[in-house]
Amino acid sequence: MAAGAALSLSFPALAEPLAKPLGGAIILTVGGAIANSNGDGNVFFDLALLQTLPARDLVTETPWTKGPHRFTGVPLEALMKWVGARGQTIRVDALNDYSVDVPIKDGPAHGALVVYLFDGEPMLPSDRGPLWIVYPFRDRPETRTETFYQRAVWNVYAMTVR
Ligand SMILES: Nc1nc2c(c(=O)[nH]1)N[C@H]1C(S)=C(S)[C@@H](COP(=O)(O)O)O[C@H]1N2
Ligand SMILES: [Mo]
Repeated sequence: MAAGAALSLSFPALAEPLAKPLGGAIILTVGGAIANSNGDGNVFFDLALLQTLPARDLVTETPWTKGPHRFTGVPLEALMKWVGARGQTIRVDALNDYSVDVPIKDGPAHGALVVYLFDGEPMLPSDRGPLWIVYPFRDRPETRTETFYQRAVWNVYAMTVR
């Protein structure tokens, strides 16, 4: 009973039912320790649903691209709030079997952005799409380290909150 009471303090009694994908291909599935869902305890996104969340732009160089480019996406912080993340860490899975743990605080603390447009255009898997975690490398020197480069996952298709 004590454990149940403690749980109900930190977890809402009812999960919030979220808007559903708008008919496009599912490009991101967020699961794990999340309070909200739009199906089966997960949150499924097509590009249109992702674009209903607050968007941010950043211009930066990266170690993998030539010159400055404009990256547009949803701040990791806003995405984690929307799904009701209940954890510290996200396991991020990429189409090429790459997988890495990204701390949720990389959103508020380091400006992590879940990018869906590169110079205004959706990214194909061959261009590191559909989603690429990008840090404001230009403006935040602390992100120009191997630690953050490892977390700059491209070809992202799934996130599991833990
Ligand atoms: N999808 C995907 N993202 C990835 C990787 C990868 O192999 N696949 N490598 C990571 C690592 S370990 C680093 S340091 C940077 C740069 O990878 P690179 O050495 O292949 O340029 O991208 C990161 N993002
Ligand atoms: Mo790396």
